[in-house]
Amino acid sequence: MALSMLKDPQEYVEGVLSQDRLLLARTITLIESTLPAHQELAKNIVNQLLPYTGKGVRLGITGVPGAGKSTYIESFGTMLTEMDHRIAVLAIDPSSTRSGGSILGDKTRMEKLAVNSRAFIRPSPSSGTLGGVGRKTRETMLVCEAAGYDVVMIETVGVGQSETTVASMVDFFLVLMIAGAGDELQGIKKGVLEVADAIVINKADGDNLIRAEMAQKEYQAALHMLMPASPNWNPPVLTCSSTEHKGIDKIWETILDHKNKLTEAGEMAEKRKGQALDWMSFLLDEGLRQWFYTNPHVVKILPQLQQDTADGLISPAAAADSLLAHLNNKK
Ligand SMILES: Nc1nc2c(ncn2[C@@H]2O[C@H](COP(=O)(O)OP(=O)(O)O)[C@@H](O)[C@H]2O)c(=O)[nH]1
Ligand SMILES: [Mg+2]
Repeated sequence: MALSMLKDPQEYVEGVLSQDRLLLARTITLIESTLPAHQELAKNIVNQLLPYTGKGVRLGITGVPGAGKSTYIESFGTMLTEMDHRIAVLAIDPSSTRSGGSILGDKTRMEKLAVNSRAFIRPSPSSGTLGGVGRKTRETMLVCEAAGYDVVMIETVGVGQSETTVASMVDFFLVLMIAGAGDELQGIKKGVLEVADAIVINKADGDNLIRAEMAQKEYQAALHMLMPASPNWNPPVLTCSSTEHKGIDKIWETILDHKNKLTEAGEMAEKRKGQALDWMSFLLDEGLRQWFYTNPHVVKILPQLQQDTADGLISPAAAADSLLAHLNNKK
C-alpha cells in the first residue's frame, strides 16, 4: 500500500509544511491508524510539526442533526476563504464510518467548499483508535495548522460525548440551534450550553424569521441564568441564515472579538496551556490503563477475580487491591 512505501517521517513533515494536500491526508491517515508502527511514525511527525502550530483560530461547531451545521460551514467557510483565510473542516460523525452515508450528504451540502483550493475537508471516524475522538482530532487539528490552515473547524453532532471533548480543544465553541424545538427536542444537554462561547439560531429566514428571533430572546434569558465560564466573555445569542448567507459575517466578528478580549486579558494563552496539560494527563491515564490491562499477570488473574467478585467471594475493593498490590511488588 502507498502508505507503507513512505517510511521517513521527514517526507511527511516537509510535505505538510509545503502544504501538499496528499501528504497532509496521508499524515492524518497515519494518525487515525491503529497499527503501532503507524502510530509511532505519526507521533514523530506531529512532534516535529508542533513548532509550526498554534497560530490559527480553533473553532468547535456543534448542533443536532438537521440544525444546519454543514450548510453553515459551507456559507461561513466560503466567506472566510474569500477573506483569504485557509480553512480546515474536521467532521466527527459518531453514526458513520468513513464511507458512511451522512458524509455523502455533507459533501452535497459543502459542494463549494469541497472543490475550494483554500479549504480542506476531512471526515473523522469517531471510533476505532486509542483515545477516540480526542486523540485523532487534536493531532489532526495540529497537523492542519502546520499545513497553513489558519481557521480549523471541528464539527460534531451535539448528542453524544464528543462535544465536550471538542469544547476542550478549541478556542471558541459555537452551538448551532434552530427555533421551535425545546432543548429536549434538540437533544442538547445543559452541559453543552455551559461550554458555549456563542449560541447561533440558524434558519432565521422566511417564515421562520420571527420564531428565530423569539428563540434568540429565550436563549438570551436562559444564558443569563448561567455563570459565564470566562470573566472576560459573555456568550452572545445570534441569529443567521446559512442558506441566505445572512448574519454570517457577524459571527466571524464575534469570534475575533472573543479572541482579542481573551488574548489581551492573557486568558487565551492560559486556556491553551491548560488544554495541553489536560491532554497530557489524559494520555497518561490512558497509557497507564493500557499498561495495566495488558500486563500478563493481570490478564491471567483478572477473569477469576471478576468471577469471585461477582459471586460475592471477595469484596470489589479487596479484588482491586490485590491486583494493584501485585504490580507494586513486581517492580
Ligand atoms: N431555511 C433554511 N434552511 C436551512 C438553513 N441551513 C440549513 N438548512 C436546511 O436544513 C437541512 C439540514 O441542513 P444540514 O446542513 O445538512 O444540517 P446538519 O445535519 O446539522 O449538518 C437542509 O435541508 C438544509 O438545506 C438555513 O439557514 N435556512
Ligand atoms: Mg451535516
